[in-house]
Parts: sequence; C-alpha cells; structure tokens
Amino acid sequence: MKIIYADFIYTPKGFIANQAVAFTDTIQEVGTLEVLETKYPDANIIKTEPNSVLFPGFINTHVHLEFSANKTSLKYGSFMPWLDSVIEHREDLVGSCDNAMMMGECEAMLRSGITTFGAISSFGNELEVCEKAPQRVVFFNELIGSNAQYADMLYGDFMERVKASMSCEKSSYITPAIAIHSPYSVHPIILQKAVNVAKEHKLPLCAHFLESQAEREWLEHGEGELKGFFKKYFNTETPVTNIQEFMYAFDTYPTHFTHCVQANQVELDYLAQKGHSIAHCPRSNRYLGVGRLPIENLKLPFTVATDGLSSNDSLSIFDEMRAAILLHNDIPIQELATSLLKSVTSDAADILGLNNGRIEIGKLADFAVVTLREAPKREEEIALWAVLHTKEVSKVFVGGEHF
Ligand code: MCF
Ligand code: FE
Repeated sequence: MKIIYADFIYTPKGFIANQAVAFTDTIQEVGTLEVLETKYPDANIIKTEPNSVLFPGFINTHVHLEFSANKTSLKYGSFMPWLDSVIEHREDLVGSCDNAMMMGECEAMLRSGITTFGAISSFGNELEVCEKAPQRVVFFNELIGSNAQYADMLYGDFMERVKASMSCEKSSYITPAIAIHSPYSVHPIILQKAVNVAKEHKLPLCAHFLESQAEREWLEHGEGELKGFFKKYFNTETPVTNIQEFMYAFDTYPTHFTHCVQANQVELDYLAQKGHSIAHCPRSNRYLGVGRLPIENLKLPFTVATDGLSSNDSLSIFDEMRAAILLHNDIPIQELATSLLKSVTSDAADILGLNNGRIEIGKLADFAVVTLREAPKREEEIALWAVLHTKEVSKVFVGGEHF
C-alpha cells in the first residue's frame, strides 16, 4: 500500500484540500493523512512538494506516433497542401521514425502527465513501442482505402493488425481499438465491416470527420480541392460516400470523432443524439488552417488531444490546453481551464471506456502531480494556474507505479 498526500486533490466538481489517497494498483481510499496512516501503518508515504495538486493521470485520446519524425517536411497553413505533403513525404517520415524516436515521444507525453494515450496506427509500426511504454495505450488500428478494387486486401491487412494488438492485451497495458481514417478515404463496405468488428468485440472506435472545408465540399458536391487530389492519385472523380451515409454507419455504436470543425449544427446535434463524442485538436486545426471548433456550444462530450507531430509541434497535453485557452478567446478563461481539465481526465476516460480519469475508490491508480509555483491566492483559480504554469509534472504514476 502507498499513501500520497498533496495540498489539493482534483475532482471534476472542484479541488479539495488536505486529503490523501491510499492506493495499490487501484485507489483504495481517500481521506485525511492521519486517518489513512492509522489505518495502513505499513504503507509507504509519498509527500508531495508544497502547493502540489494531485490529478488523475491525463488522457491524450488522439496521437499519431508513426509521424513523430516530422519537423519541417509537412506543409502547415492549409489542409490540401498539407495532405499533398503527407503523400509526398509519408514513406520517408514513417521510415525514419524508429522505436527510439517514438519511445522518446511517449516519455515526453509522460513528463507532461499523460498516463494514457490513444495511438492511431496506420501501419502497426508502433505496436512494440506501445507495449513497452509506461502508459496505458488504446491502440487504434487505422482502416484506410477508398478504392473498391483494393478494399479487400486493405481490410485483410487491417484485420491482421487488429489481431496483433488483441494478442498484446493480456501482457501489456494495451487496449485494442479501431480507427476509421475518414469519410473520403474509406470505402463504405469495409467501413461497415470494421464497425461491426468494433461492436462485436466492444472495441473503442474513432474516425477523423469533417476536418476541412475541402472534405465538406468533396462529400457534399464531389467538388473542391479534393477533386484534383483524387484525380491525380487515384484516378477517380466521385466520392465513395456522403456526410449522412458516413454518420449513419456509426448509429448504434458510440464513436469518438476527431476534429468535426466543419460540421454544422444539424450534424453536431445528430452526433450528440447518437451518443458520440469529439476529439478536439486545437493546435492541429490551427496549423492545418481548418478553422475553430466552437466548443462553447457543444452538446456532446469532447476531449482535447494533441493529434500527431504530423500536425503539431509537441505532444504535451499542457501545451495543448494552453493553445486551447488562446484559440477560444471568447470563453471565460477560468471556466475554460476547468472544462479543459475535465476533458482530459474524467470525460476522456468515460469516452474511451477506461477505469481511470477520476480520483475515486476502485479507479486505477494513475496520477499526475502538478506543483504550482506558489500558493494559490484564490482557490477558484487553481485550474487556470495549473494549465498556464505547468511545463512538466513533478510526479507521475501508472497503475500505482512511480515513473
Ligand atoms: O489528424 C491529422 C489530420 N487529418 C488526417 N490524418 C492525419 C492526421 N495526422 C496524421 N494523419 C495520418 C492519417 O492517419 O495521415 C494519413 C493517415 O494515415 C493521411 S491519409 C493520406
Ligand atoms: Fe489525427
């Protein structure tokens, strides 16, 4: 048994002072240090520095580790030039991204307090790293392929990767999962087969959806910048699906949709009504010039996530929350900081079906300790100071183990 004590403990309803947490690999009890010490006299006591806040470990629901080699190869600014640059550099980028580089990024995430991440895997290359990483990993095997001719082959390869990730489940912190790349890049027949696999095995499911204006125009009218792209690379001139058909494919299975920046109110209402959620990637959206997701009006749960280094400059969850603070400049700042912290803890855990994200009896003992630079003058500002001042957390635990 271990007991950790901090000046404040984060709960989704607010910060509580002068409490301690007793834990093994799961949380056993929350109470005052005196009571817990008396009850568990042999426990190892972990005292945190003054002005520390104990958070549940943070959850980054959406990251592409395989693209970690990107620094200046991909073109930022607007979506289509970026996508063209992905096609041009993908092989080099993925080829030059070795296990050491990906592990380095897992460690960087850990230092920012991320104890669980959702890895979107295009090729399965990061499975070995994710098995060895200290974190819990929801391993999203990505399905991609819009050409009916190659669809079966691509689906076969995808299922091999799904099985490989399933076989790691027992011996590591990996949860197998499924990612549908997007409506423009996945044929509806294999899409439905993949959704059925997710349903059958109760696997978390995600999909990039309505990220750019180009995607919207292509799906709605078969026009716009994606038209030239499909002509050039795939020799096709018609989209394989439309917005409604794509959304309906997920009707009976709650899905985590990434971006949704270009979704209109009717579509957002539909997603909300079907129990879906959104992964919001503020820096990725800004760097690819796709617009701002109006999180102030969302009626469905959302997470804040980094996306990959293919469309970002770091995988730090605090860098991402600070970007969100600046991007959503009309939302009252304290309220925004509070909702961002909820989005990367309890909401993210609920969405991915994980038993963490809250400091409560029975939850997994995943923690991140944030040490404030001085005592908060007003308690209602702790969320904001934590978001603004944290570059690295001062302690991190996964499954009760200190890393
Ligand atoms: O989320 C961002 C932007 N939207 C779409 N895809 C990706 C992102 N970061 C990396 N990707 C990957 C995706 O998984 O890029 C490829 C896919 O393998 C693009 S499809 C030509
Ligand atoms: Fe992504």
